[in-house]
Amino acid sequence: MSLRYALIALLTGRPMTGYDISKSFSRSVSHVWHAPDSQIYPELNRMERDGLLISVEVPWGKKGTKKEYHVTDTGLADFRAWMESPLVPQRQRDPAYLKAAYFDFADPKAVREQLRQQRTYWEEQLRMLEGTRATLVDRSHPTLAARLAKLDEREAELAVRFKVYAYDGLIAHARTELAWIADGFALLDELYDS
Ligand code: VNL
Repeated sequence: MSLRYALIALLTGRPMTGYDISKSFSRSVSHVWHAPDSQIYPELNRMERDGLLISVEVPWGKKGTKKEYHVTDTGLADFRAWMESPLVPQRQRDPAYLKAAYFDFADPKAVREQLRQQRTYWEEQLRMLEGTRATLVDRSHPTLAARLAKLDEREAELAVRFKVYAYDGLIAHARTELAWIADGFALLDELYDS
């Protein structure tokens, strides 16, 4: 359900074709709401059917056309209503924590290997999030820059500051995961010899 709000959020920046949506989404909104292309394309069709988006045929290449998606007034009103509705807390559902609670069922070698993979993943995430945050602060992120072009300075300030706030939370989370993984290695060292 939130995917449609993630897509409206992106398209409030500027109208985009399906291809641009997929590319831009993966470098921006996907950091706060991950979704694969296989979910995005069918959702765009449903959103158009439901009147949240309209598509306009725009010229493409020599003779062709492509669909450009625009948020409708209904889509924007829906998005605002959702933004103001109570946030439903998401209960814990991460296999890393499920597994951690039962590491005694696994060979410590296999556990170490998984911790190494987790560490690599979170190190990459942290680098990517810090890099993206920097492009928000200096306003060079292309998706953000296009959004800001339509805004006055006060509106631009709000758009940037709230995005940076979200990334600060993501960055703090990545650091916490890395510290927890380091604790996992230390615990294995303590509990098993070699
Ligand atoms: C936007 C641009 C959003 C860059 C982002 O993450 C981002 C946007 C939520 O303008 O919607 O990294």
